[in-house]
Amino acid sequence: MSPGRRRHPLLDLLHQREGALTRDLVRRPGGFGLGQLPVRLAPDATTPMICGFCSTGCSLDVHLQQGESVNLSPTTHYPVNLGMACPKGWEALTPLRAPDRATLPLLRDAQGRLQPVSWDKALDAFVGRFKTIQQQHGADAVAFLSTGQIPTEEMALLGAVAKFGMGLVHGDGNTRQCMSTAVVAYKEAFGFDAPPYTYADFESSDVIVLVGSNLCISHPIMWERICRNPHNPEIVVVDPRRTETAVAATQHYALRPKSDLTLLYGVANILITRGWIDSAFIRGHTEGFEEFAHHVSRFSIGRVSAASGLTVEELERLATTIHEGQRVSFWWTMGVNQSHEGVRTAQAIINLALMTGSIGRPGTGANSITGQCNAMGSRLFSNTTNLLGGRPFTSPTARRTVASRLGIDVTRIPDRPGMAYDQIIEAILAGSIKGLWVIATNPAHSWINQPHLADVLDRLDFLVVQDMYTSTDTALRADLVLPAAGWGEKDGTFINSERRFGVLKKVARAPGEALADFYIFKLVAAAWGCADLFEEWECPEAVFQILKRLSEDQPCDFTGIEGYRMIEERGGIQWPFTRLSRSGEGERRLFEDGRFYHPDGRARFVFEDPRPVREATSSRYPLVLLTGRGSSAQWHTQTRTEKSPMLRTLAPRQAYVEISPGDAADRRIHPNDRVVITSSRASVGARAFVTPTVSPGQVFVPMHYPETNQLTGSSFDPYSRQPSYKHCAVEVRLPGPADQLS
Ligand SMILES: Nc1nc2c(c(=O)[nH]1)N[C@H]1C(S)=C(S)[C@@H](COP(=O)(O)OP(=O)(O)OC[C@H]3O[C@@H](n4cnc5c(=O)[nH]c(N)nc54)[C@H](O)[C@@H]3O)O[C@H]1N2
Ligand SMILES: Nc1nc2c(c(=O)[nH]1)N[C@H]1C(S)=C(S)[C@@H](COP(=O)(O)OP(=O)(O)OC[C@H]3O[C@@H](n4cnc5c(=O)[nH]c(N)nc54)[C@H](O)[C@@H]3O)O[C@H]1N2
Ligand code: SF4
Ligand SMILES: [Mo]
Repeated sequence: MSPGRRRHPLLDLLHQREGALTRDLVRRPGGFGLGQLPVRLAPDATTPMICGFCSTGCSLDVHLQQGESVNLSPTTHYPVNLGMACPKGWEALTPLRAPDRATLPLLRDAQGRLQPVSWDKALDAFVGRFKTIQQQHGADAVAFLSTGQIPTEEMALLGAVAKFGMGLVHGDGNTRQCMSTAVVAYKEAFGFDAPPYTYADFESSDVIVLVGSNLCISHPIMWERICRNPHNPEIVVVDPRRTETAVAATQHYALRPKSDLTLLYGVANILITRGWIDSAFIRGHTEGFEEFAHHVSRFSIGRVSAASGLTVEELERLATTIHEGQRVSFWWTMGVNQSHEGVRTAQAIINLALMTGSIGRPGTGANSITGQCNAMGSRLFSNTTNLLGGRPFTSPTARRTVASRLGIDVTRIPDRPGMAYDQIIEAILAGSIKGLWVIATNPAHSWINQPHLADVLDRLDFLVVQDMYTSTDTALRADLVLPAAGWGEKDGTFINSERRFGVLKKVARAPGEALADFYIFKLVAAAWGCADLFEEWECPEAVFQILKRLSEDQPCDFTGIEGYRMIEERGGIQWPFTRLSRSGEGERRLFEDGRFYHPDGRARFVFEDPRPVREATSSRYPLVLLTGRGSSAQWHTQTRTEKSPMLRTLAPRQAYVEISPGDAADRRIHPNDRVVITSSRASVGARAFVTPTVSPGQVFVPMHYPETNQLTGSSFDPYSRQPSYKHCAVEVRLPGPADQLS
């Protein structure tokens, strides 16, 4: 019997709830999954929806013909992208049609081969294996790893099913790799995880300071917003590499990798010593400035110059530029977050904004730029590190509030946050976690220190991977693959970097029996026996209404948003948007009244002495390996972007290493030579890209190639537990006879 012919009774149930639309489909011979539901739009409609790659949150108009999406163009009147899109956005529909889409559940058989099975069998295996593990080793012995790339409603349902229904305690997301530093930094400084800005600030600043952010490549449409700035701004880039953004900037500070904290304290010291601070703002709205000033007084210009490799003149120029700006905005991304001291570095940026009163006014702010399309949704509504709505798991009041607003028993809510990603990995190694459910992330490529991770994943009793493709590095290791619909094949909302809700919708049918993650979670709940808890969570828009309730009285309160239609009509809506908010239009920034989210309304200066990096260079490994984004056409582990012939032409297919001309000459390496990169963990092959954009002593390899994280080593920020992906010690050399590299 073909695995698709039998229909799971639970699917019938879901179909019934979905109403008449699905009944027709169920009657059709072979009609099956909810992913197969017809697109609910007029057959020749054009409909706007939010892009599913980066956190900029551009709107794309998808054009349908006879009920099928045929192409798209950027929405001209949307306040985020104003008619622009980057190559990934233009090509967003192409990855949906790839031949390696997961179309059926796959279960590993006794011979170790992944074989197609019915959903029925897949769910039986999921529940049977995970429940057995829990019975033998405790409820905590199963964990999940999720993502910042599925709609908010799906994340919330996953978090609720896993923690309130299945009794799991440990679940984290790939946002740990990306945003956890900013989360902790904001919580400690502002009292809540709240990026304060709006994109209009890019256009109204007269000084724009970008720390560890390669905006031209990573957020090209935000860069376009800077290009629209009419004030002829100073654009300051702090990055060890001469990136595309640094080249386009007016000032570039090529500091030594991981010397940011020292540099920022040094700049603060110059500003304080010269009286270039906003004393009234500090007095009225902050706590801890005196102690901070005392702390940074030890960061003399000489000390900072020695540590950062920048000259005294450069340091003076940077401080003077900040002082002379009327509207100074500070922005940071992974060059800061992915560091062994990322939280304190992010806070050092926040401190500069606070002490100069550069916050709450147009063109200002201490602004963390997010990464994935829905990283902001996952920070507030994934039920991983925070309870739904950004509340602490540890607070009995928070647990009671959530329980009563959801109508569930409070004892179902864990009273502790789950382990962080790296702790989950270590718990697998220690044998206390035996089952893992991975959703919309590809850790077998993206996690740090792959040799270690490979060993750990092999120890699992049961690994479930829920993905759009069967070919990802992680899916290939799975015991069970659940086929998921992707962006464009389902409904929901994303929250972008500037806290703006945007709507995405189904414009294409998912292939085969692939289902929207939402319905996979519903099926899991039903098969697990906890569906009654989620009766109200009927469809994405019903969950949106539940999340509204959960957001009430939190800084991210969006109770004033009626529903998806209102979001669409207003061109997206930023939180907060309470019932009292009069208008969702226009761009809104936080802290315009100078009140922060701590109970006393004051922001905090948080600071600490710099720490040494975990892995210093040595005579054997004399080069610092930097990693990051390589091109605007490549997305992460490339499971999606590599499916587009057009995007493939815009970036090298094979791993390459940027190396400075001097370091290359020392090693007799010529442009385009095949070389070996070695760290204490692995040796990998790459092509040499000899370029002065990297400084001597440093090399750069984009993260898009699986080779990269073979090299990186386990090192984490102690407060956010975010991996320090951008610093480890390597050597680069020509291959020898013993090297057997692909
Ligand atoms: N095209 C494309 N765009 C993307 C993504 C993608 O995969 N492809 N991913 C999205 C996601 S999830 C994210 S998180 C963002 C990331 O966006 P970015 O943070 O802009 O990207 P990265 O290239 O990882 O890192 C930025 C810069 O940090 C620098 N850096 C390294 N070490 C240091 C240091 O010690 N100090 C300083 N100051 N800088 C340092 C690197 O040289 C690099 O240029 O991009 C998003 N946008
Ligand atoms: N060395 C190094 N490593 C890094 C970084 C770095 O700068 N340097 N950056 C880190 C950062 S910031 C990030 S964010 C991570 C990203 O790391 P990952 O999250 O592992 O990268 P992606 O390739 O985006 O993986 C997303 C997966 O979800 C699948 N998918 C897409 N849409 C859907 C969907 O709707 N449903 C389901 N079920 N699956 C879907 C895709 O096919 C893909 O397999 O990488 C981190 N790793
Ligand atoms: S900038 Fe980001 S959101 Fe905009 S089109 Fe490109 S990937 Fe999509
Ligand atoms: Mo990210």
